[in-house]
Amino acid sequence: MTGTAAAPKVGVVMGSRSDWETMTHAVEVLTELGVPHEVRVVSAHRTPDLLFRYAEEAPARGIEVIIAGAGGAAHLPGMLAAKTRLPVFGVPVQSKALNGMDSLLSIAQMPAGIPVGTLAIGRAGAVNAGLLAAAVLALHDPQLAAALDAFRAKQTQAVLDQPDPRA
Ligand code: RP5
Repeated sequence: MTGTAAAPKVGVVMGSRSDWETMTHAVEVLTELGVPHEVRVVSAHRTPDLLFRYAEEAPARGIEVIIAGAGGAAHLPGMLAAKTRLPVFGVPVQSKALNGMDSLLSIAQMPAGIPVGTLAIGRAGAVNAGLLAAAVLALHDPQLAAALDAFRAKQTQAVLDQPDPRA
């Protein structure tokens, strides 16, 4: 599934369809900011060959940033990062057994040499992964930089407009 008609610049991948409930929040942000993206299920454990192929082929297809969400023994972001020099942002999905602490530690505790930018567990991490991917692309895209500035201004104004939490 391609997010927009333009060639995707961000690859949003997840270990299972069950991760979509979380990862949809990254895709919502990318869509709102007009960032061309694609969405794929790629499992480190169930489809390891696909994982390698995805990581190896992504740069030639124009992907500039990968967002990878996974839960439990969450190897997907680290393995993708091991197979490509593209920046990889990892989103720890909130697992049922350990509430996402397993996902968080699996993604954050990369040994030195292969970085994964690790976000917060769950929805906040997915939203921020979308924003971070957009920020990277905005370094050489003034239109996207303006869209990001507008996003921030809007959220600032929303707080200022409702100072009373009971309202
Ligand atoms: C991980 O295992 C996935 O990222 C998912 O969060 C978790 C559970 O997967 P399912 O059993 O729901 O497919 O690989």
